[in-house]
Amino acid sequence: SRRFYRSESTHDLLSYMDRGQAANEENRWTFETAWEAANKVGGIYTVIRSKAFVSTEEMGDNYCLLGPYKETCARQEVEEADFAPNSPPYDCRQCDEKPRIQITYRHMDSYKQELWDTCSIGIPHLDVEANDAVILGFMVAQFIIEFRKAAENYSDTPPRVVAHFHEWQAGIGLIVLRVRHIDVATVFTTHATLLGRYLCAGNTDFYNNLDKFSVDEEAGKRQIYHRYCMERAAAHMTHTFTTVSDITGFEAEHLLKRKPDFITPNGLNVKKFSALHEFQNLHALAKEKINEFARGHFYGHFNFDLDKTLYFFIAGRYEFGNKGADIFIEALARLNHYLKSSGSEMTVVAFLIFPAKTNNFNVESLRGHAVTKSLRDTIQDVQQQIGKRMYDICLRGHLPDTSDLLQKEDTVRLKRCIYALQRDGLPPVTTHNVVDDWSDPCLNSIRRCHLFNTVNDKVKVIFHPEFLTSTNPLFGLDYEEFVRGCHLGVFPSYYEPWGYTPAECTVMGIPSITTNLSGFGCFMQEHIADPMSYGIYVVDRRYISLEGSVQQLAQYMYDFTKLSRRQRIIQRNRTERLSDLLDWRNLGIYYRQARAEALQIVYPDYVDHMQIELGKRFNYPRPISEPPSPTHSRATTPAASVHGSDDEDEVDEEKELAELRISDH
Ligand code: U2F
Ligand code: UDP
Ligand code: G6P
Repeated sequence: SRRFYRSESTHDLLSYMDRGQAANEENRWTFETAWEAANKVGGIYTVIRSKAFVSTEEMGDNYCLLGPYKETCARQEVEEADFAPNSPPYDCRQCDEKPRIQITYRHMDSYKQELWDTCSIGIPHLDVEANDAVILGFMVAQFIIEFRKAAENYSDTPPRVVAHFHEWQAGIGLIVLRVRHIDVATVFTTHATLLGRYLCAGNTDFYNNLDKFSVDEEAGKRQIYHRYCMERAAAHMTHTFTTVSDITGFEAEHLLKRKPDFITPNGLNVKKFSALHEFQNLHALAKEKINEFARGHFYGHFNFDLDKTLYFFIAGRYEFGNKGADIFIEALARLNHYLKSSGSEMTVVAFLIFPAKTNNFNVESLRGHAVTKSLRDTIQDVQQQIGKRMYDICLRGHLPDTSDLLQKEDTVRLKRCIYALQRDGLPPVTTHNVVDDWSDPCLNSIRRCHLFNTVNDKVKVIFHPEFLTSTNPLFGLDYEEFVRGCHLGVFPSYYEPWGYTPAECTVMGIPSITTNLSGFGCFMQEHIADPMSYGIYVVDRRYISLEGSVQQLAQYMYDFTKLSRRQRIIQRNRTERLSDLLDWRNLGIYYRQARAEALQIVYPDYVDHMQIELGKRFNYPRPISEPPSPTHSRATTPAASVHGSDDEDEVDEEKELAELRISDH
């Protein structure tokens, strides 16, 4: 942290010289600390990175991210830069009292002692992650303390510093600032609770017992008591406490014993294309690449029509039950049955993308793509030869005869290719050699449900136990492109504080299935009266039985297969129109509110001028009273989108809904 980094995306923004002017004049600073700042681990990285845009738009140079320094991540993510002239750290370097942060593992014992003496948190030696959290926490705290001192000389206005921390890994920083009584306002955000994650992964009836868990005991049993204490202490010592969704707020209330002051939903940096339906074209292009994959994967058993094939997928961290992969596979088996018994002409190819341990791609998958490629190349070659022959014959003034065009040697070559396309076994259910094949939960479920990709199966499954990258030899698609090419994302999670995957689908105009136990699902239900008509299907995993949820999921998927192409296109358009709801430009306000509240607690005289302005213009704060459509909810959102309104894009809601209801199958 002795260096000062500026992320690439924020860098461009600094050209907006007026940005952050208010913060600068008020000598107001925000430091946001997370283990995942410029360090891709999981979802929090996405939160921080995507939010950087609105944060710097608001705070300019007065916004600063702090995180662990990881050489490789830093090289990819940040651009080293000097401090802006006249900023407090710069001034600091001119004077004798340089902010010197010299913390090493040598100090570990004294830090741990301080934590023990001030808040009775005892951290064992062997927990490396907790040790890292201690080091990061003390470094950040020391940096903020030094910075605050320097900022006092920066202007006549006393400094107003907000120190914002995410998750338990950053929580120590907050604890240190509070026990040392540093004059800063603190915010703490959790994206899940430690105990919640552990309890859910262990097949517990979590939501019905939330108020009954003996938290200390449960944490102790799982050997995370000290981590739990760090999380709980930060949640209690902070001025304002936030979680990413109501459902996680509810969890925090029971497991951390503090109700969040604000819900700070996760947003995305929404890209809008200048051409109105560009995302539809992108869908068609990406789908063609997935089609090519399907041709290769199902060679020899390729008896289905790609024009009547739908691509479904599930993706994310490999937490089988938490992510709902268990009920997805079960529901796919039922969908298979429905499609067969109803004589549907549709085929569903379902992808499961979860990183698991593998020994690379398997031979069958690679072979499939090799033989289809060889057929494609041969045909291209034959085509060229035919063209040449045709040209020569025509030049001589004759009309070519088919027998002159396709010659014997061509037929032999084609025959050889067709021969290579025959296979003994079935198309594999996985693209890789899975290390723990015999105990892998996805593979075991697929076996139990008999989803073996036979020619009679209407539902085919493909388990891709690795995240997608554009260098992937089978798809040649990165994750985003893959999502665009699919028809439906299926995320029937049981434990999902937010869930970026369905949100990402939404902004790309791809319908998805979510649940009323996921932060995203609840958020959509709260803001849209009829999410389903917008291509957001919410499976009930809260108030009905497991069997009920499986049935509902299977039914949603089956209903989706009955939509016509036109209906799918309309639905994609409607889904995409929800993007503004998930844009940081609209959701960033909650973080702002949480910071303002923390400032007001510490400095009762603090007035947030921008909020007053926003309130005047946008009818803020907003009590969301079930707006009938996102068009309405947009109007109540506090900040207008910069992407322009959809007014030019006249939409006849009634007509669309009517069309969605008619099933012309
Ligand atoms: C919450 O998600 P997190 O990302 O914080 O969940 P963690 O369990 O802390 O992160 C584990 C990450 O490890 C990664 C993967 C996970 O996100 O990217 N990973 C991997 O790279 N390779 C593997 O083989 C296995 C895992 C929360 F749960 C979400 O609902 C929220 O959307 C998110 C943001 O608020 O926070
Ligand atoms: N993801 C990815 N590559 C893949 C599949 C998923 O980068 O092949 C990303 C996806 O875009 C999303 C994240 O993994 O941003 C999963 O986030 P989510 O909030 O759904 O769950 P988390 O892992 O944070 O619990
Ligand atoms: C987009 C394209 C259309 C294409 C359609 C396919 O809308 O613009 O040209 O026909 O996608 O939709 P489908 O749901 O069948 O993949």
